[in-house]
Amino acid sequence: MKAITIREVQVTLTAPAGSRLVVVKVETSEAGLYGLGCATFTQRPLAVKTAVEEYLRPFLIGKEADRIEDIWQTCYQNSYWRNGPVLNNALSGVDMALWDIKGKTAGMPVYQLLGGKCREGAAVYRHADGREPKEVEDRVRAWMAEGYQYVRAQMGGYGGVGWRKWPKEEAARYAPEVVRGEEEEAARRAAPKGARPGVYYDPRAHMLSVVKLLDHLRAEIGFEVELLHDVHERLAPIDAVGLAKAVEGHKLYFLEDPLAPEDLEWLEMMRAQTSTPIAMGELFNNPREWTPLIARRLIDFMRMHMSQMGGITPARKAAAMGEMCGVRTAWHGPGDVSPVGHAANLHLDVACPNFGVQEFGGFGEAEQEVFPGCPEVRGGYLYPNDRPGLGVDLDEKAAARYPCFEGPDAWTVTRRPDGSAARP
Ligand code: GCO
Ligand code: MG
Repeated sequence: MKAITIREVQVTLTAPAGSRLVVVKVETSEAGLYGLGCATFTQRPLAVKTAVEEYLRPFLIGKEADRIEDIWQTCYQNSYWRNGPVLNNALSGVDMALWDIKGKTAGMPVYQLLGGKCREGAAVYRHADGREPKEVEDRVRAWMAEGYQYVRAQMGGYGGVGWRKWPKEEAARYAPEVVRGEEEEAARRAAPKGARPGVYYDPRAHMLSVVKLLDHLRAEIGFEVELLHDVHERLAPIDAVGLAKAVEGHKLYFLEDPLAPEDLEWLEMMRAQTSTPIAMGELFNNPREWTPLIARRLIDFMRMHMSQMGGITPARKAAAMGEMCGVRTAWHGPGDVSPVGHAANLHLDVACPNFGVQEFGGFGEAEQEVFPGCPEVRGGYLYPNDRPGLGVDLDEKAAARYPCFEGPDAWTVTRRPDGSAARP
């Protein structure tokens, strides 16, 4: 049989729900046979586009599309310097597209190529947020009423308390909900004279507010719902250890990113002091970050952003390693993962015995218009559509109707009360 080769590689940037998404399309020598992959690094989409168009495309044209592993390894090595957010996302777009093509060629969904279903659908968690515990409680109850068993509870997002000296229209564009005089006034009082603009948050106040929030939710709702919380690496390491201990009795499903990738050494201390389940990984883009944590059982859930790893090929290996070490998967799945990326998450979720839970931000009408075949959520579970490949398509005309905004993000310009820069 004549080998199916790669004929073209294209990148689409689109933002149907506001977040900038990057999708790679790999077309083959067989008419109408193509694959799609998620390469979404939402903070630097143009950098990924260039890496695909200028470096991977010329390298791939003419290659046999069925040789996923060899293509992954040669693309990974080809830049000599490897890993990192831009190159891994570029590689992921191609990798997922090749798995999509292999599924279509075989006439079966990708999860069948991964060993078939372990479960019919993947349990997902939704986000509940608010400015007061009662607001968050109402949101959690609303998700429970829709059948969700897992809810992430935040108060004030990841701890931001308002904008400083940003022109109102700029602040309104990025975070309309935080443009309230009183917070701004409060923040203004805290910082030294001449402090620079940014998203100010107070780690200590945030830590105490999380304890207050979870105390409230367990007192009002009890243990009927699995609760999760994302610290978003916003606390000093010792305060993160303190928080993990302080909320131990609330039996969280997991506490996410209590530490930054730069502070992983503190995990051992945290482990020694508390049994609060720990989830980490969305910021990882080098196997040197996730393999030691899995092997040493320092985390309970791997939260990698699949395209930041380089796609399905490395993710299925990390998942298999996790199975051997009692570490479950909880792939990153907010709005800055395209529906193609969500489908890739989902195919591993239904095929991996050590699946834990799947983050899910929901698909709005515009996203479903741009990406026909979005997985469906029913009763708290996300279901693959059983079509060959990953099951999601791309309407390029519709995608063009939702252009991406230009330039850097503003929400990542985060500052401590004294005006110094902090991790977002
Ligand atoms: C999450 C994440 C996200 C990230 C976002 C960065 O757990 O969903 O922390 O909210 O902040 O993906 O662009
Ligand atoms: Mg997170």
